[in-house]
Amino acid sequence: MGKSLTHKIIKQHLISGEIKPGNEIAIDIDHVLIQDITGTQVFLHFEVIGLDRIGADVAVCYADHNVLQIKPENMEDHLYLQSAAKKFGVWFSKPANGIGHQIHQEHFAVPGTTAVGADSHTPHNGGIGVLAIGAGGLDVAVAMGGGGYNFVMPRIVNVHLTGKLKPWSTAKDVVLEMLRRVTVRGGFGKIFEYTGPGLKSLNVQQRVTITNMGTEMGATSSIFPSDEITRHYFEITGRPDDWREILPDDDAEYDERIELDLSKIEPMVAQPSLPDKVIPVSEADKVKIEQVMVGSCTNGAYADLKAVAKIMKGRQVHPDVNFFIHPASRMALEQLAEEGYLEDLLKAGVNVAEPTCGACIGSGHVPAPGSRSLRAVNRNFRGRSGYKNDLVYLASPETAAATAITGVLTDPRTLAIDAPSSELPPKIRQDNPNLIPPASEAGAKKLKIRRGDNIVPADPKDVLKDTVAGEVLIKVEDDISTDHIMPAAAEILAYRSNIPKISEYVYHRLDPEFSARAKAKGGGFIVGGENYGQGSSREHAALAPMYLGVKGVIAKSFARIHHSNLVNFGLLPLTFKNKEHYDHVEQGDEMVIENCIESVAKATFTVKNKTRDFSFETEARLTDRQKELLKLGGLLTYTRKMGMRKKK
Ligand code: MIC
Ligand code: SF4
Repeated sequence: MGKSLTHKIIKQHLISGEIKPGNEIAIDIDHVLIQDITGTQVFLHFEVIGLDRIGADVAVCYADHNVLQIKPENMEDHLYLQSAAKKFGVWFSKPANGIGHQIHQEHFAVPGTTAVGADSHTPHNGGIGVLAIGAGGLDVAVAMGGGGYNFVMPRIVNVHLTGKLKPWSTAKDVVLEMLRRVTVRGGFGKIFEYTGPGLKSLNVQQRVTITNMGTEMGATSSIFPSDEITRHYFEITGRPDDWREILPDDDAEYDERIELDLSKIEPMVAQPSLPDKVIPVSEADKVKIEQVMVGSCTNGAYADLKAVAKIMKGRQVHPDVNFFIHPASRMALEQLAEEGYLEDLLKAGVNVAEPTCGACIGSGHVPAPGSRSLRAVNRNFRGRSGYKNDLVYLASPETAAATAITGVLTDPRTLAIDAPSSELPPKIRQDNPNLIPPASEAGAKKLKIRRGDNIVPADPKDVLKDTVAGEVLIKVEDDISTDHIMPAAAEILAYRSNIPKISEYVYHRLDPEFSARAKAKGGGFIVGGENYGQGSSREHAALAPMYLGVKGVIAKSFARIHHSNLVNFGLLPLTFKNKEHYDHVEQGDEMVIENCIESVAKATFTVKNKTRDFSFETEARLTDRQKELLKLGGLLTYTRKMGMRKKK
């Protein structure tokens, strides 16, 4: 039987384990991506492990989230990152350059390699044939040191593409259709591998939009083959020698298959407040929209912005709409300026803001209460925009532009103009003044890291105790995202490197008293529903609760990255054996787990609810490695104790 593309890349990089769904495997990591709001912790972990130089082939730190430097702590973090990067052998992308996933695609990514990134949208580069996986900062620090990456081998789902997109239907609509079918939970434990005759009609930028948002399905990754279309992309980037062909075998075996006819895709919209609440735009109510945004790592590329510029040329943004753009890379902005498209946007009344994540995580452009915002981004979890009861819709840049013109949610097919097609830039300059190379190994020895007062790490957790007890500090529902647990937003993002300070904001929007209560009670438990911790990779959603004394989370199910983060910081990730028992636990209940050490080995834990005099069984989905590190209090202590394998 032939092999999938994913299987081939994993086999070439395999360190240990059998490539069988459900088994833990370890692979060598070629590229590591970090960014400014996860990167400070990555470097701090790297230092605590005792490392002083990267072991991966390439590592890049992207200052992309806190580009506006709204608070002094933001720039303080950037200075720490830039100095640490230089010393440890990591490239630094200055806070002017754009969003990491897109810049990596333009300057570094190589088909057939592996990449791990401290950001959940790392699979973006899967669109050019990289096996790219998002992870928590501690896992990334190990990978950056050359220790590889451990994960549970996913099932490989073949998404078989046929047909060709019709005018006004876009890659964003393809991935929204996938979300409609698969839902935000359906990609758990899976990698989506795209194949079929439909591939040839999708350029690289369309492909990365699709792989980028595989994350919203909870997938481990998504990948496209590297073919002639990819070769063309490497030619325009001026890196033709980095291209290599990497394809699945013709008779490749897959665990599941999805058929997707591109010609049947129509403009889609995800309604507030989950990325899978998707319906065709033509069926949605024509509600008034007062804010429109195009940007983010998903839709801020040259191809997206040029399509918007073509729609806006000679037209005006509706008087009641505030339309702004965050380009994904400075290169896109430069190119659009050279070609006159920037002028078209500005003349139409579009606010072209900085190349940054910005509003995608509530850093600026926070919608007003009662207003509706339509965004060509990837997530619309409630509150993520910076206002807790926000109403955010997700759609393509084309639907966004049409809506900005009319002021109501609009199917772009109703505009009396020709549909723009997705066009790549004619060239991508490699001489980028905002990409700073690391110092040589010899030169690095004399360099000092610039550490501001905002850099305040947390001590690792103690070894696991045999009896773990505490109150239920909060009980939450299904699909709680890490944005709910540890909100982003400008005022909180300033404290990503200051764990005592950021821990004051855990569950800040859902329950502003949470942190004070957790501290006063000396910690306790969190009870969650299905898909607990979906969304971002931010390990702060585990690290800050750990700092507050949280001992574990009991949920119906967990999202992949958050589950690893909980284990990595020594918190028990328990799932109800009988999901109905969720109804028998309330906030304030006193819980005790005895014989924890033995329970870790068996991966089943009996939890006693003392308040209701009722015991119930829970399980923990733990690999043998995770069992060991959980007992030691987490991955940091484990790595220091066991030492680290070095990449060959
Ligand atoms: C996001 O899109 O939520 C982020 C901000 O990029 C996060 C990273 C973080 O919170 O540090 C992600 O996706 O992992
Ligand atoms: Fe940045 Fe938004 Fe992409 Fe996250 S999803 S990396 S916040 S642009």
